[in-house]
Amino acid sequence: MAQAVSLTRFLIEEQRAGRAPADLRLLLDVVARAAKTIGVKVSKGALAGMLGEAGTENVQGEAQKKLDVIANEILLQANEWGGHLAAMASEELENVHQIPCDHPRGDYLLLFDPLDGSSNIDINVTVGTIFSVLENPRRDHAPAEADFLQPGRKQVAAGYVTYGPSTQLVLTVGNGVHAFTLDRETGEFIHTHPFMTVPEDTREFAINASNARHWEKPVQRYITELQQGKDGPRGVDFNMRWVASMVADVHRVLTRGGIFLYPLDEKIRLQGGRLRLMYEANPMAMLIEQAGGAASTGRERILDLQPQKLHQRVPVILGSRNEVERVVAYHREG
Ligand code: AFP
Repeated sequence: MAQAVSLTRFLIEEQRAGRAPADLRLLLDVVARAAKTIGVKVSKGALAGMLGEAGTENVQGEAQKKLDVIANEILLQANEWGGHLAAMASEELENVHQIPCDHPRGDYLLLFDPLDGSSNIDINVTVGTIFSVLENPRRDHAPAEADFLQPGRKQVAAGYVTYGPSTQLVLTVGNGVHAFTLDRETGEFIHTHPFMTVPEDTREFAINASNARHWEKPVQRYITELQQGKDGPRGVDFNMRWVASMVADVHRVLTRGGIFLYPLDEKIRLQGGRLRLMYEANPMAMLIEQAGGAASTGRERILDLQPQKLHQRVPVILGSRNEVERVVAYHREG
């Protein structure tokens, strides 16, 4: 039987191949280690009094779960001292988090949603951590919000960790998408899914159908056709899934194909969408494109968007390329 390849060995080999500089390798190793700690906290749930609301709100005005706050603290503390980061940004923090002055600053910017899908925690459904890595564009000062506002195509790495039946880290450093499954007995992430790819076609879609009456016409047309199945213009039946945890829904798309949509709708038009560009849409878009899929707002490639604000929201349509391209075509037709 082939020797199991650990995340550490994978990252060293990526570094040796010139695809992951030493500090990026260190950064990813630290994020993986922090994720293991978050996974332990998530798995204890009620046993450790960690369920329920924290009694605070985040910058989005959303009620924070206790585990949102705990996961955020774990990632901040794990990444402050290593010397690989210039600064961090989190869904749970209004402003850029600077590296404390008693620690050295490095060349990377780390952005994360520490616990995505947290409304699912209390019902024991898969949640996850999403992260994105950019290069710090200017080394002569402490990074400001403007230094983070880079298009998603500038990401040097992106990934997520799913805390589900198994804990899996899914990662790209620009050389395909690789998944690592946590061996809880040894504490190692083992390379179990090399070069994940998204099939170009699918019979499965994911959308919160309760918003149907608020969608724009192109999305209403597209979803109606899927629901008509073999009796409609598509001529085949489709299946629907909606976990309401982006990490879980995107992991399914990466694992067996599908199209995931959180499109613009009248309810959220003023805020630009539901999902956050910098630490949800961009990292997921990099992963999906690295796996051969597509990721669009319906009108623009997500990775080409020029961010205006750290916490801005965008419409997200991603997954099997032929389906995403069909939705984009419907937007062009109006
Ligand atoms: P929470 O982190 O508040 O649970 O939101 C999760 C999320 O940002 C994303 O993970 C889901 O895809 C989406 O929201 C679900 O939104 P709806 O609850 O409107 O379906």
